[in-house]
Amino acid sequence: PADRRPVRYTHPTLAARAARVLRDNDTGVVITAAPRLYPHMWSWDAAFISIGLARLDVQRAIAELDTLFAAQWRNGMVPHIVFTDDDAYFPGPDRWGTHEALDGPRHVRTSGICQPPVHAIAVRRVLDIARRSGPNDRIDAERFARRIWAKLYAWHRWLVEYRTPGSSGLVAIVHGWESGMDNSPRWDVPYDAVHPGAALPPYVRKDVRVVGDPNERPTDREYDRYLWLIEEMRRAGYDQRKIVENSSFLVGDVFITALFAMSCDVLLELGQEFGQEPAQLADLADWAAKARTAVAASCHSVSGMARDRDLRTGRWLDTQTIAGFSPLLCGGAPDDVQLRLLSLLDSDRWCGHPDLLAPVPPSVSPMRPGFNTRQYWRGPQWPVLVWLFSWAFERRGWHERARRMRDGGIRLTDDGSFGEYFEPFTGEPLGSTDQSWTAAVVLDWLC
Ligand code: 9YW
Repeated sequence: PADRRPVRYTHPTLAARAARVLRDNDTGVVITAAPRLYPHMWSWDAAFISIGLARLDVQRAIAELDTLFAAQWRNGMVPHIVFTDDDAYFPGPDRWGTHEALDGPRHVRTSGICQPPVHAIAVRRVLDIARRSGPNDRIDAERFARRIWAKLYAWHRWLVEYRTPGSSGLVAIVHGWESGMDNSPRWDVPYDAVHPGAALPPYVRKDVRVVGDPNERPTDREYDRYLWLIEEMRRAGYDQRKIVENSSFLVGDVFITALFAMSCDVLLELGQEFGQEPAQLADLADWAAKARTAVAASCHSVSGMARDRDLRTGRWLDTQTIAGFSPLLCGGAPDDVQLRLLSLLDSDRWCGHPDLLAPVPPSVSPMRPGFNTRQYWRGPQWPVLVWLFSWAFERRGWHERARRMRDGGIRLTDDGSFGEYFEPFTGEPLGSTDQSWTAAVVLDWLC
């Protein structure tokens, strides 16, 4: 039924409300990821937020990315959280203890892991929007793109140098939080091998107090593991080589690998335009090609779905999640595999499921055992992922598909709640409301 949700805003009103969310979440220094649940800057959130901001104020969009990259570690890592002074979120900077890390920045407090590399994509988008918006914005954005290029390159280089271990070619994560899809069933098997030690310092979660229903969040058991991995890294002094060698969790993330391929393409294009070093441009072309090859090589021989790989055991991880469609984003898979994935995406196992409020991919297939309509990355639909699909489809020249994704994303969010994630059948907003990146992608879609 079309009226599962009573409220549907018109596009101009929805855009105005989205703009207000970004303004309200602005502390004057950063736009927090969400008003109460996430009172800090998150790495990939900041990238999406800057895209939305560019629709309102190009200078403000640039400032947001500058703030994130001011917290870049000396080795090139862009940290997953840049902390504000608010202490309403756990784990905060003290628990991370990154001030002890050799490579960490001195003037700001950050976490000690990373998140998906979508920043070059954001810079490209901000630049494109600025060029259309007027000569002053264009000049500012071009200056900014030149200025940030070397930092983006260093960030990509870090992922290759430290996070592409072994021969799979997949970019590896050392914590589920690095994937951005924290408790996705993608990580269930590798997390089974994470055994929190007796030395895990006690802690009290704050997230479950903010969210009305704790069942929309990861479980305590999951949190013990999340915290234990931090403990391991802290003990290793955030030395990447030691962590990649010893941590209890090391997984080749196929979705990040696909995003990395696309980000390298984009960074290469920007570098060509702005006359960057040919050797660095050659690196980017090489990294993109290798990442694509790794994504294609991960595809299951029957389903075609791309797979993560547990790099501790060497086992492929077969789960029916949205990450399986990674080759549709970055390309590079054989034509027959791509066709299979496209028809799977359209089928009733995914976007064509008859009961979906909006025909966009849920985080997990509704047909998969264990699919949970309300729990975080175990079933709900996430607007930012819809944005990534529509952006990537557009780039691939699939304009009609890109438009359908975007329209579906608008349908998902037209209740004006700017939910963090959505119940796929009822469209109920879950987790936080007024989530900044949701507002940002809606703005990008509507402006
Ligand atoms: C947490 C901020 C972040 C996102 C992640 C998402 C969630 C934080 O929120 O993680 O404490 O659960 O999983 O992708 O960046 O929006």
